[in-house]
Amino acid sequence: MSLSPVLTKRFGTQQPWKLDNYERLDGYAGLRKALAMAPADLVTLVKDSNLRGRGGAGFPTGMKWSFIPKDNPKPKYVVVNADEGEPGTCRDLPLMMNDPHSMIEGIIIACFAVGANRAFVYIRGEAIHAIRRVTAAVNEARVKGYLGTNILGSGFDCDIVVHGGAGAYICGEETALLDSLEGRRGQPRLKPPFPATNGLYDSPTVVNNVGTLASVPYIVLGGADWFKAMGPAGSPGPCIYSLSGRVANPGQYEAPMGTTLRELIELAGGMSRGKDVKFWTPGGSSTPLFTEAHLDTPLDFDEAVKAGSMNGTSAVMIFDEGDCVVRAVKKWSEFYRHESCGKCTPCREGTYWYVGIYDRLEAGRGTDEDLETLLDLSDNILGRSFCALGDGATSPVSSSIKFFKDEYIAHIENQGCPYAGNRALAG
Ligand code: L3W
Ligand code: SF4
Repeated sequence: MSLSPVLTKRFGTQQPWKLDNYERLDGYAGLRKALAMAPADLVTLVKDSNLRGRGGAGFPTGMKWSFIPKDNPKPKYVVVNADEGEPGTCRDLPLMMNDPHSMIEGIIIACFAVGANRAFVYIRGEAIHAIRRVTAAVNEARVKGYLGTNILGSGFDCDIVVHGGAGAYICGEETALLDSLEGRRGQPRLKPPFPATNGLYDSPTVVNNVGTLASVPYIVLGGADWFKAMGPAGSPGPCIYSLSGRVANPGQYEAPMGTTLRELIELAGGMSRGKDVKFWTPGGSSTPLFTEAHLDTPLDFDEAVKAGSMNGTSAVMIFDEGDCVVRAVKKWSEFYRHESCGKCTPCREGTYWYVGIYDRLEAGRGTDEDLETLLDLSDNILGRSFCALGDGATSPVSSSIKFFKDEYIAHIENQGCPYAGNRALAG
């Protein structure tokens, strides 16, 4: 589990977001090295490193870059998904606030590797502080010649546009994000075609998460083998886990991929109330819940799936024996109902029905049928929704019924929440 910090190594140092301070700690050394390489070799290097996208799906980054067609005469783009909105996820914002230049350096390297001359950073609209911080960092980089024309005398031109979203969770879905960036209402597009061939303005586009791109300069400097030595070979590298809930010190913890919850709780100073873990999300509310039985499951893109969930955004929300799972899932369902874009019926109607049933269960008006209806709804949303939001909404519902059916029954039989007076932390 031990790791000298990589992604967070500048956190807590003197104004790490300033270009001068970034440069003092190897800043832009990766870019200098990358500009002396052939773009195809950079793609191969990232492929060899086994870096996988930190946005939730864990798609291999080098492979995604290699999908950008070379013979397409249209301009190519790199788009950064900084629309961090998954419940529990707080990783990209701290990274952009503390160390915006690591992401910017990664963007320029990615642009060079795939032949793009323009990148867009799409930042969640509410995060005005991050929009300001990244805009200031981009301006600093431009003044110093890391952006603009003929970067560092290489002949390569590249610039970055920082764009604030309008606070819709669906715009974290990559194609809805592209629609929003083009000035339309953010709603998912049909895939395929994928953005790699038909993305922004119907041009070849790489869409990567903040943490993915921030990892790139370190891979260029340290090499693929160095990167692969951290964590499991198939899903390696440093990861920022966001810990929230019943731990003594919630916050961001950097550790190698494959770290377990038991180890993360130790890093966070133990459980806050001295009670045992009851349920937790390994990667945000869209990932099926884990329980105390999964304390030693390695949190990476392969092992978490084998154990029945997903690493997702590494947003670990931890609940203890004093927390009501029905209440927590009710709150998440309210989130999905509110954020559903309404394009497809299973998600739009299903999340609405979910909330109605959870309201009844909590108010003590639940019936035996409600449990069956929840499962039936989940069957009709999962795999039948247009995008991952609908599927994600079913994860906490189905997994909580799987592990805590008795607690649902207690809500029905007791005509209300057995934990009433002790509101779950999601409330
Ligand atoms: C070209 C192919 N490209 C796949 C690309 C695709 C995308 C990436 C992954 O959802 C998940 C979701 C959330 N040719 C390709 C190809 N690609 N096949 O690879 O694709 P996909 O569809 O598996 O994932 P996605 O749509 O990016 C992400 C889950 O993460 N999640 C978190 C979401 C929230 C945030 C946030 O708030 N920032 O990320 C948590 O679990 O449910 O399953 O780029 O184009 N043949
Ligand atoms: Fe919109 Fe939900 Fe359908 Fe996705 S699954 S397209 S968010 S209605």
